[in-house]
Amino acid sequence: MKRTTLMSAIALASLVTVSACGGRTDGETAPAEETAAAPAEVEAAAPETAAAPTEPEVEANGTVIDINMYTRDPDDSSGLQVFKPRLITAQVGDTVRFIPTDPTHQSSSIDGMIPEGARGWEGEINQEVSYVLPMPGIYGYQCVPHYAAGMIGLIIVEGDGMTDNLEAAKAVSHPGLAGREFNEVFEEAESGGML
Ligand SMILES: [Cu+2]
Repeated sequence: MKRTTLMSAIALASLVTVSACGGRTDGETAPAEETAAAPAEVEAAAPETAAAPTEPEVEANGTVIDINMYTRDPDDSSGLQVFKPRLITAQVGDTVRFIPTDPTHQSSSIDGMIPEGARGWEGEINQEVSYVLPMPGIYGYQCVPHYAAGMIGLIIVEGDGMTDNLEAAKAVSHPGLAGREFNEVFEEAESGGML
């Protein structure tokens, strides 16, 4: 009995040592250092790491369109909290990449302003976020902290059915200055022949 317990303790101790060393070699930080965690928790942490990059809905075609996030518009000192360019046309498979040029911004698609069946995106503040555009249509997006301040943008993905969600997207109501900004962007798209 005693012997078995001792053996188990030794076995456990070596397991713990192995996982701690393994963790350091992998460059993993906090979870691996918690040696008391035992193998079960180490295993549990693994799928989380593997699942991090989300699979795109369609294969990226290699074209990347950068959209910068600014606190002050570099081309117009009266413009605050802006995406640039805030209105673009794109093709299915293009990647839009939101760049945290200035701090405190992020980009998220707006519910009701993306084509039905598209997953949309949600970026972290101060971090770059990319989205592979999966189908033709209208994609409205915001910076969550500055939505009411009018920090919004629009992507028009060309192709069959590109205007299928246009009316629905236009009908979405917005807080603060965002409604006026979206009206301007839709007008710009129409007068510019994008829609
Ligand atoms: Cu912002």
